[in-house]
Amino acid sequence: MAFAGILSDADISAAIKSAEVKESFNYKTFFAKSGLRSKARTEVRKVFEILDIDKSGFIEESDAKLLMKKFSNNARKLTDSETKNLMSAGDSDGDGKIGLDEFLALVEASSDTPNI
Ligand SMILES: [Ca+2]
Repeated sequence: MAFAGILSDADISAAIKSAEVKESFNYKTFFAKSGLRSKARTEVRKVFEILDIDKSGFIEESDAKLLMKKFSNNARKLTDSETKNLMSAGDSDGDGKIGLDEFLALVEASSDTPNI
């Protein structure tokens, strides 16, 4: 498991399950259920580095498409529209990719209870 020692298997399963059906991926639900939302920034950073498959320092569309698969091999790829939604939610400076700061902000926005 790519996230061993960071996220629990049970939380990862719950997150994947929340987005099992195509077009149902919601990054807020996914990051909250996976437990990522409640992790320290150093751990979120480790997750970012794993999601940055080509190690470019950014999550590009090609990385974002495989986001769930990095959490679990058996998970599906994001659809094109889910990928685009995730990119536009995360890419706050509009350069077409998600940097570490943008990812941290995205994860921190992923809760209905921001006072955790
Ligand atoms: Ca960006």
